[in-house]
Amino acid sequence: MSVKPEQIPDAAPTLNGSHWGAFEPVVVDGRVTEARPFARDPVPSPLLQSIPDALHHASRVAQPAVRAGWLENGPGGARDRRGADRYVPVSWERALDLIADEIKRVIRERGNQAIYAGSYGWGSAGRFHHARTQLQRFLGGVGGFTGARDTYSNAAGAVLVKNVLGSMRAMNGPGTSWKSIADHADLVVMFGGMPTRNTQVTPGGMGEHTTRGWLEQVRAAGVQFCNISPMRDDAASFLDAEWIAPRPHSDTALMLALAHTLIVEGLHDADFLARYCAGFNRFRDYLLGAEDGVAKSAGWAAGLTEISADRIRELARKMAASRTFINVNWSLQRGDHGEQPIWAAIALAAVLGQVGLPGGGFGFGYGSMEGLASLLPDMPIPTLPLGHNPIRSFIPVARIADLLLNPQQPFQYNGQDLVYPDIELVYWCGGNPFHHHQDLNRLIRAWRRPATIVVHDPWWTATARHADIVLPTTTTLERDDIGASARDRFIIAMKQAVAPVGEARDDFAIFGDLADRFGTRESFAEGRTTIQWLRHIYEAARERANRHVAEWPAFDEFWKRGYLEIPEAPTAHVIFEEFRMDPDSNPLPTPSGRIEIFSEKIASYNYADCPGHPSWLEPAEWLGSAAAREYPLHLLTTQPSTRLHGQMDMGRVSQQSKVAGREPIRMNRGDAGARGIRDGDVVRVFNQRGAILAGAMLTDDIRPGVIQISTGAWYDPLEPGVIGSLDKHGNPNVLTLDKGTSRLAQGPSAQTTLVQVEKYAGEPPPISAFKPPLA
Ligand SMILES: Nc1nc2c(c(=O)[nH]1)N[C@H]1C(S)=C(S)[C@@H](COP(=O)(O)OP(=O)(O)OC[C@H]3O[C@@H](n4cnc5c(=O)[nH]c(N)nc54)[C@H](O)[C@@H]3O)O[C@H]1N2
Ligand SMILES: Nc1nc2c(c(=O)[nH]1)N[C@H]1C(S)=C(S)[C@@H](COP(=O)(O)OP(=O)(O)OC[C@H]3O[C@@H](n4cnc5c(=O)[nH]c(N)nc54)[C@H](O)[C@@H]3O)O[C@H]1N2
Ligand SMILES: [Mo]
Repeated sequence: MSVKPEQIPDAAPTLNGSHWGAFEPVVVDGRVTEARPFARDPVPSPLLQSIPDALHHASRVAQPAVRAGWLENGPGGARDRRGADRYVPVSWERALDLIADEIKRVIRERGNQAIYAGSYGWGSAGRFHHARTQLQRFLGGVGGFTGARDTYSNAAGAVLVKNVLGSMRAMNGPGTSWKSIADHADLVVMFGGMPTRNTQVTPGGMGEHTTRGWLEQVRAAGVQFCNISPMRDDAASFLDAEWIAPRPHSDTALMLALAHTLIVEGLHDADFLARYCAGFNRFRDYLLGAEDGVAKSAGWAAGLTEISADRIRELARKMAASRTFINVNWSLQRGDHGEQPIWAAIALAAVLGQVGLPGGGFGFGYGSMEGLASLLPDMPIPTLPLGHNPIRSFIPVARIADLLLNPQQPFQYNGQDLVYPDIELVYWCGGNPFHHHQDLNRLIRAWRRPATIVVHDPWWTATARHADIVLPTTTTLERDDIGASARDRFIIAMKQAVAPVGEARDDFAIFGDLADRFGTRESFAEGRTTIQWLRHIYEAARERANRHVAEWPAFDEFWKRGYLEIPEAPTAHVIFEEFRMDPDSNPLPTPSGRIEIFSEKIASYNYADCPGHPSWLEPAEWLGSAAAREYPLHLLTTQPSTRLHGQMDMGRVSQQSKVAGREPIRMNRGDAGARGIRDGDVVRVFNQRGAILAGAMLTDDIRPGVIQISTGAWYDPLEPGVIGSLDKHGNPNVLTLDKGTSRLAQGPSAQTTLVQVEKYAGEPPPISAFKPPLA
């Protein structure tokens, strides 16, 4: 199957790319009928099967459309009908005139900071048509916009590690290589498991899936795995992992107790802690109870985690006796006080003293995404420059509803005291907040505030259906691009396969025509066409690469060959290796130059919700809280194996997975039995924030008291536009908590959600999420 680079035939396959892998589109009569996996991908994603379904689906936006209430009344018109209104198709000229006039009005009357264009979202693979970058280049050129910082993926962890390790690298990779773990580790302890479903994707466009192969190699090398997760199947069965299933959100308590055990049993590495870490003594005092009178012992944690004290002590001893690698998946930090499990894991690894040794120490997100620990060559990738935004105001990305609901109100973020600006216009391009944001009923309320909401999307997503002006954009199959990711060693020539669907246009073309209406086309497009831009960004990367890599052909040759493969890095990487070898010459970029187990800087912010060292802070909702009496099940909203977020929910892989037409929800057999729920039943899942329908799937692989639903079923309210309406389809963000993780990172707290479940009594209403809302 695999072809060596020098054997690439002249008639190279025409490729395209996605966040879940490169592929060869099969085109019949102008339609893509199949997406064949790239021949070099050892483990192609089944998600490719959904591409043709999505591309030609009836839910594509056929032409520009304006919400009737806005069109009739102008900006702000009938805003509470967002989500319920009908849409009027208009010409491109008309739509662009309306948008340009409205942007000009907002800038004139309210200033550029009244435009929110943080526009979070994954868009599509391909580095030139990166939707958000196109939007921000355009708006930067007309005076700027209020932007967003960090991600929904790992905001809490990234801000924390930037403070205590000095860079975001440990969170975003590359981390210690799988190869180093295979060759040197005895034990991998996985908080949140290592679900291979999530390693189907990485952003930008990838050539090969390596994680499964690496896991097989690590296991074949005799390494043992311990899966600490509410779900047994977060570890692939071939890992033969030990399963420890604590209550969700109790991991910090477990980590603290592991560290406590190591210290009281004298198994800690005092030399490492003294030489490489700052503030261990403060942390030790806290663990031993000198700070608050509570020792963070195994017995203490047993009550919080529901894991026996003996089992916790046993694990601590095993970790100390082994070369141990600790991985924490990003999911653990998408919860209230999500900074803590990350910081506690760093502290635990420091107590073990194996940081910077081959196969030891810690890593984050190895089971969250592809490519965090493969043998990545040090290579630049082509990217579109973002341009300059003259406006300084921003929000931590997950504070979007707070922003719209609380104009002029103060908030804190990472030591800064800031104020939410007053937003008049929201512009979204390449993301889906009605997929990704928490507490959708609150979002609907917030979404009624701005005068105008503009959305570009290829499909009638829930966000498009809550916008005032909707512009249809092309997908990767309808344009040329370059696929590349910092977590992959292939660069893909993504070639247009079919004509644009309906009247769809590229975001680049749309913003170019908008820029004409501001006289800024020159600064926006810099005089280049699409293919000239592809050449430009490729050659810029090649120039940077040629300093180390000889393999890069010139653009024309690359485009003809169809892809570029850079060889794997020759040696395994060990994060913090140089620091360990010589901490004085290679200090960490932290205030102390050391790993900050206590951070003077964070302590100086005086945030009760993020003190100066890793701490057990009770989450707003969890199985140990009083709220669990009314809502006794902890809802985990995991990433979908059947799609990417909300993308391709209409495709066959997702559709075939539905239960009674709804998103499947997995629950423990005992919990189901107690409620008279059987496999395949439609259930109503609810809490104080809302209610959804879902299809029950019973299992023994999930801990009692926990239920799991994937994100990404398209929001489908029974009564569109009505706050609190039942969602017929199973979008779990109707139920999730919208709260910052802490004042430090203000990350999303999606996993902090308790619910109750009951069998749905009525006749389940039909799904209407995929039907365009046209007049
Ligand atoms: N409850 C809960 N919620 C979560 C999470 C969770 O764990 N639990 N996870 C969070 C995480 S980690 C993330 S990253 C977010 C993901 O949230 P998003 O990234 O917002 O989700 P997507 O569905 O990928 O949205 C991308 C949108 O871009 C559109 N698009 C694709 N190509 C183009 C293009 O070329 N141009 C334009 N204009 N649009 C395009 C797609 O059709 C799609 O609607 O969700 C978050 N939400
Ligand atoms: N197929 C597919 N893959 C994806 C995505 C997708 O949409 N589809 N999205 C991608 C994106 S944007 C991101 S950011 C990553 C996210 O990657 P993650 O954040 O790691 O993914 P999740 O699926 O939310 O969670 C992984 C596992 O953590 C466990 N878990 C949850 N809460 C807790 C807890 O409190 N304690 C413990 N011990 N375990 C817990 C759950 O059992 C869950 O299966 O996934 C990426 N991968
Ligand atoms: Mo993410």
